[in-house]
Amino acid sequence: MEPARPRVMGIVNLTPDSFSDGGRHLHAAAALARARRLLSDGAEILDLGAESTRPGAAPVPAEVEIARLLPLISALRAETDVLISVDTMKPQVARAAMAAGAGLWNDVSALRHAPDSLAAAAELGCQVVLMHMQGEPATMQAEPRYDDVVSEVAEFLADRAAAAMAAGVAREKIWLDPGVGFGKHMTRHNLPLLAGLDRIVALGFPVLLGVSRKSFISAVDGGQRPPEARLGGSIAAALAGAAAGVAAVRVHDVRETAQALKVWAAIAQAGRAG
Ligand code: HH2
Repeated sequence: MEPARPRVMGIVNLTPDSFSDGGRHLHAAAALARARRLLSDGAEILDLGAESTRPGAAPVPAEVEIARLLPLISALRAETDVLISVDTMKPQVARAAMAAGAGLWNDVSALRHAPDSLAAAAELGCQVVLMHMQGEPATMQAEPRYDDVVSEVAEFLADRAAAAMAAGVAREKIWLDPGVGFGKHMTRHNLPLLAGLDRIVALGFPVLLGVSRKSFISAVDGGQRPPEARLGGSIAAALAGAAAGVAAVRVHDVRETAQALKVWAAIAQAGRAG
């Protein structure tokens, strides 16, 4: 039997200011072409985001997020049954996206952003990603502090899962995400968190890992690498996630990551067979 290989979630940014492929996918036709390309490259989930979480990024009103997302969701739904994830903190946006055919609410605020987030997730009955973040997107990198980053992230995620279930979200709909880069020191927090991922996996929910092109890769590699020059580090971190048993990795470079994961799984399988 093939070892459990994480699923590949391909990122489609519909934001004009996203750090790694800013502005290039703003227009619906370009976004659809990008999504199709990710699917043919091997993406098993698509994550659509219309508001950047980058520190300093301009807030986007719900109507603008919806106007950016809906044409793409509808177009994709007409041609594929791939799982569509929507990266938003706003319940109104999640409602509109699920009505148009999305199936996963990826909420970097872990359903804390709006007072009705928990109730909306329960009512929608969709899958939901609960991500750890210390602070708010605008200021989270100012001075993040932890005594024990792995324990604190695990405790937060267990609490949010409990809150979601208490609000009526079914256990089997819940994913957890350690939130690499969200209120974490570049190396002092992100690296121990990645080293301790097995403890997040041990909470018993599928884990989503987002490491693709993130700044800690540049910090480890000398400090001057722009996002598109972080592929090697992105793959290394995705493989660390695979070894820890994560269920999915959120990536920009789908083809290369899918290949790395296939080779990783094939080697693991050969080791077991031999
Ligand atoms: N990272 C980013 C955005 N959304 N969602 C989850 N669940 N996990 C993550 O690690 C995560 C996320 C940031 O990456 P990106 O989308 O490339 O940038 P931007 O936020 O500027 O769109």
